[in-house]
Amino acid sequence: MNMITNHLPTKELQALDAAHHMHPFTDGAELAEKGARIITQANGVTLTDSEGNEILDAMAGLWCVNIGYGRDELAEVAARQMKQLPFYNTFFQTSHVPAIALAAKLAELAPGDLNHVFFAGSGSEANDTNIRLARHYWAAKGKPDKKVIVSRKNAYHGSTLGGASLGGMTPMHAQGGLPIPDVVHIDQPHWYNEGGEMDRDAFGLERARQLEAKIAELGEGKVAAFIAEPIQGAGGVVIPPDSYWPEIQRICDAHDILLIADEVICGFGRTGNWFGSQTFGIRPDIMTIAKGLSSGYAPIGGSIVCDEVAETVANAGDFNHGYTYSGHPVAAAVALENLRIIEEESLIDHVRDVAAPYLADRWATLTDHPLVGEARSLGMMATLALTPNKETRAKFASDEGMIGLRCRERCFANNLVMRHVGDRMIIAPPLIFSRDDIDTLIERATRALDETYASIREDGLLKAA
Ligand code: PXG
Repeated sequence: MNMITNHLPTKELQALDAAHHMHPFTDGAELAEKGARIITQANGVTLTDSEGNEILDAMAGLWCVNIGYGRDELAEVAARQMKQLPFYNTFFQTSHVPAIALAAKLAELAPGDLNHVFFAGSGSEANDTNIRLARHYWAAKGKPDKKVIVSRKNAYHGSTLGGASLGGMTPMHAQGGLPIPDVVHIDQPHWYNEGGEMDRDAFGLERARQLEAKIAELGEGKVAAFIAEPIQGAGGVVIPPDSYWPEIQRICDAHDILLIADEVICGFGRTGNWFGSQTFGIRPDIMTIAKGLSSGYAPIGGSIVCDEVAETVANAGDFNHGYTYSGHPVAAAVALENLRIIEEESLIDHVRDVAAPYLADRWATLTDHPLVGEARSLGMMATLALTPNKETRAKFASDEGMIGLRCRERCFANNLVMRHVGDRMIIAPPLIFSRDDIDTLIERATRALDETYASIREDGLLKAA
């Protein structure tokens, strides 16, 4: 590999980073003490850090580098577009070729009559758009009171005021006075943590029917939309029971509320179809997209909108909303090239027919490990519940997340990026993962689990709450 090593020593970089760079979702004092890990380059599915370690990236960056790192085609398209037209806006009746081509391509790929795209710079921005779009749509239909968006606890929909309000993360709500008005949350379909003695499907139905109860409580005339991720990602890769989504779809249809599928993680092949909605038989009115849309090579997101909503909004005067970078030409050109590669290399077939079935087989073997209470995967997303007691699905007596964090540190020491959410380990590798990569993943994950197990036994932490 062509290593670029003309950077400052790691310690100096870490000191500058701690002194001047405020990080997302990071304890600043802890960062200053330990120093950030600094990634200097990447190729395929492998990251290189400033110390020259080669690390298997089982998180695809942050759930986004679907086609893997080091694709020259994307760099070349970006350079070409920057030379031809680095920026122009899409406001006030102007447009440009990359945004037009990308919108048309997304309309072709998206299911049903999802034929219209509103571009944003990220998933968070796109979800802010969705709040305004849903409310504006109902107002244009003469129903201005239909304003409430129902979401779910432990959902993640972004970090802007709107996105974080839609999300159901209480630590996020606690900072900055969220949620904004007219956003409410129902329980998540998280059987392992919350299902108790219930059968998985009975539990899925019960959780879906909370939506119907919430609509009844608020009144159908007050509810604009329901938003959810097909599979909750940041919440811990929560794969819902099979009964859940059909019931949600029935309820949205029966009560005339918009269904917004947040496909930021599930979109662009991760579940073995273009969109998670197709995997679960969901017929959304709006889909949120970002991440895998450009494989993270350029910041871009958007909302794919159905005919009825788009046409109603189009005929209701100006939609007073937009971002300078809506449909940014370089990001749009990069996204188009990324979609071309996904198609040309049949990456979704690779996920469905090769990588996901092999991952599912190998991942399931981790349930044999004494620390693992559940090993579940769907497509190229997988989750492990760590537990001190497999039979009872018990939580640890220690603070939630402490054992997960230890395991993450053991993963990193074994040159593997696997994330922890509480005491749950999760992965979402690049879609190009081969069988060999999956073997390497399982080998390193097993070593990390063994080391975690040994260390918590030694420290007397193998105790149930
Ligand atoms: N929706 C979903 C479902 C997401 O996962 C967003 C919206 C927001 O997208 P932007 O592009 O604004 O970040 C996301 C982002 C994590 C983690 O810790 C997950 C995300 C972002 C950062 C961290 O797993 N997802």
